[in-house]
Amino acid sequence: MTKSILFNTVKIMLNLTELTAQENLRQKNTLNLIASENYPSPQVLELMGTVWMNKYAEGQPGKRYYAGSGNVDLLEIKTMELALEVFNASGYGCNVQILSGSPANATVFHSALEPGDLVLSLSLDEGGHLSHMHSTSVFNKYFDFAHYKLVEVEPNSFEIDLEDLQNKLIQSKPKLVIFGFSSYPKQIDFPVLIKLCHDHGVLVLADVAHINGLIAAGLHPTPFADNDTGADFVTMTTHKTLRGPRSGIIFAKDRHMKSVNRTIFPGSFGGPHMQQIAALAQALQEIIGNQEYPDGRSFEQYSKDILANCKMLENELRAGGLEIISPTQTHMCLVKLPADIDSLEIQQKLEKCGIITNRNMLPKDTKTPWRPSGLRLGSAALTSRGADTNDFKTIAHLITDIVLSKISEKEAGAAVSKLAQSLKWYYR
Ligand code: DSN
Repeated sequence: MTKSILFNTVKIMLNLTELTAQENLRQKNTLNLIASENYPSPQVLELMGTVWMNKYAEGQPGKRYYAGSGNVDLLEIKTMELALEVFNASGYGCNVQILSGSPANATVFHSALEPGDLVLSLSLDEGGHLSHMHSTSVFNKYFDFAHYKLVEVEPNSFEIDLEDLQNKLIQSKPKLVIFGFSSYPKQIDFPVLIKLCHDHGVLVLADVAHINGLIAAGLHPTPFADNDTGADFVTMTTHKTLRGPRSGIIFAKDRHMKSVNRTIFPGSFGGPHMQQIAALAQALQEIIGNQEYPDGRSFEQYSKDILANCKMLENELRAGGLEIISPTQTHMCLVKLPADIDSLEIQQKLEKCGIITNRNMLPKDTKTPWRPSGLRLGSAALTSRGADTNDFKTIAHLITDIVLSKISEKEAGAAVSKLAQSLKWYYR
């Protein structure tokens, strides 16, 4: 659709009640395998639309610029306490005012670095994130960057190349290294990587946006430690495996917190979005168990189910004849599509059948980011809707049959619709 057609359509049909109902139905009636999306509890969603939104609260708890801040002070202090408790982050402070993941990373860069300092990260092509100093990122105006690499340890199985990392720590002399990725199905051995960087006097940022729920549940190595195996900074979004609102958190070792707080306010932000902070507090209470997600399942059990479902998805895709990249140890699996298949067309075909995915670059990909070789799939969202390993087996078979053109779109669409309607839906 061209831009002008899109804008004309919006002019004609912008009835927000109808459009919102339409989006609600789209979400309810499809199978969402986007690894970075999830379904928070209705309480989290409701708090995003409460009177907290009406309050300006520039500053820090106890030191605000506007009157009327008693309640927001209580809310923000409690949310920070909950965040530290959920991640067992002793020796760290945190800031819950940051709006999302990329601004959280920007805040760390501006807190820890001077112009011209070098940041070492994994490239977007190999699984990193745009905000990890991609060549198109505005951060490159201020800071230099270099990338460490992945190595193929077994056919189709990639890991961080420790030798390359160590060489670059010595030769490039970075000030900061980033670990934590957007498209990396294996676990990240944070303690080992962080210690290696600290042995070379280099600061570490762990961006755990994708895996923070698994870390909170104790099912993934943690970057938090009150010694030299602990990252100096930890950033995250809060809406992926953590199952909270669209928001962010920055943790930092106590000695860096003053600089982080000042970079946020007055350094680069105005008033925090208190509705996001309230919704985050609710999600964190659900993780601790003071509040319940509607299915009553503990967060730990939910996270175990995410892992079991993802493994089932991956095993069945492989059994159906699809190639898997880097066997999953998380909520995410990566499929390498057959060379003659266009990933954009497959993403669209899956969507027509009601399966929502995103195409993705793979390590050493020879195709372009617009039409890369891979498909990224995640299990967190459907696990929230109660999907179990049998459901994920069915989903894997449907995806395989759609990709390999073994089923008609009509037949696949009917099967997807039946399965989607059998799953839980907690929103009105
Ligand atoms: N866009 C998110 C993802 O899909 O991984 C990261 O920001």
